[in-house]
Amino acid sequence: MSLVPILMPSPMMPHVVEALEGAFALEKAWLAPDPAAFLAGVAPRIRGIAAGGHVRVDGPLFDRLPRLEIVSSFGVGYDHIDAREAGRRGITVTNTPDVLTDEVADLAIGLLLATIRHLPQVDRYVREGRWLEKPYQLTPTLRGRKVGILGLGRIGKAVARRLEGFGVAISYHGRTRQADVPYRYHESLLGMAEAVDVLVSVAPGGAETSGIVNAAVFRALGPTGIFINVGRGSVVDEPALIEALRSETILSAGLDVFADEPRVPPELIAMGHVVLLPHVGSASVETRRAMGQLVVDNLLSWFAGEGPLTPVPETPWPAT
Ligand code: NAP
Ligand code: 8YV
Repeated sequence: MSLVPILMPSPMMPHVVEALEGAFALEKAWLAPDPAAFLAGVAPRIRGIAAGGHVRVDGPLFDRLPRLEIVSSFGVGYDHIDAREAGRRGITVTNTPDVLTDEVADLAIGLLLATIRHLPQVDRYVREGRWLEKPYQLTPTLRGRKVGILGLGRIGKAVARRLEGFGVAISYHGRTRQADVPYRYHESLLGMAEAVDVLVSVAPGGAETSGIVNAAVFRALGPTGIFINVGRGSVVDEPALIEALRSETILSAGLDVFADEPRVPPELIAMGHVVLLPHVGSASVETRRAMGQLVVDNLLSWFAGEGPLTPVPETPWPAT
């Protein structure tokens, strides 16, 4: 019996490649000397995609893959995939929720503390021998702060649970009020920004959230305000953030995600008081391994005729 052809457009973790090679005819497009010609050759046969990185998967690619049934994507965020278009064409999209929730929430808390208490700066201070000259300046505090979470989903809730232990007031904004959470709901992001002095964004990317954290939100957050982003860079108007930091409209920011990764604006790099991470929210060995395994398991389950394990809401299973 011939193996089901699966397209892998960009490199993925070795254990994912190995597992897929054992079960499918894996077409590793990125290894081909001419990936476009390679794709043209295999396209009529491809029935699944293992999507790593942030390779765009949308209508023009679907047009070329007439037998495509499933896109199994690495990562919980899938803003690089046109899932609505996939749904219209009867193509299932899966992502990797839950297995990374705690890891990303841990990182968000670490980034918040690092930003407020200047952890990267004080590390540099010791290494540069400056402690010998005088103690480091006093820092702002998390004590008494009000934290607003933009996107109280799986990760947002895990962040909120951790924050409960820090004794801070917690509120949230999303499109819908959630009945079963003990946190204050704000119908508008601007209203929440006015009421808090820490804004943590864990919202997904995509057209609906593009640039919603904007200059008005930073003005509302105010001069003691801290902005933490572990969601997507596209959610923020990045030039407005740079200006808010430059003009001290807000106090500081801790950012794990950016508008045009891995390119970080030089203005942010030049600011010693912001904390910048290279999109490492889920980047532990164990969590990335679990995410990769879920990519594999979704494909195995689908081609065993048992449906997807973790379909995205735009492509529900069974189809409605
Ligand atoms: P999730 O459970 O789907 O939660 C997303 C939340 O965002 C929901 O509570 C949703 O609430 C809210 N939301 C969606 N659209 C919104 C809008 N237009 N305005 C305001 N709120 C909106 O997803 P998750 O598992 O928590 O993951 C969240 C995101 O984190 C991912 O999409 C990804 O971008 C990011 N992420 C980053 C890393 C990293 O390494 N930094 C790692 C993993 C994930 P409503 O439906 O009520 O609006
Ligand atoms: C991944 C993420 O690093 O899951 C997500 O949405 O942002 C991260 O966990 C990324 O998707 C993989 O490139």
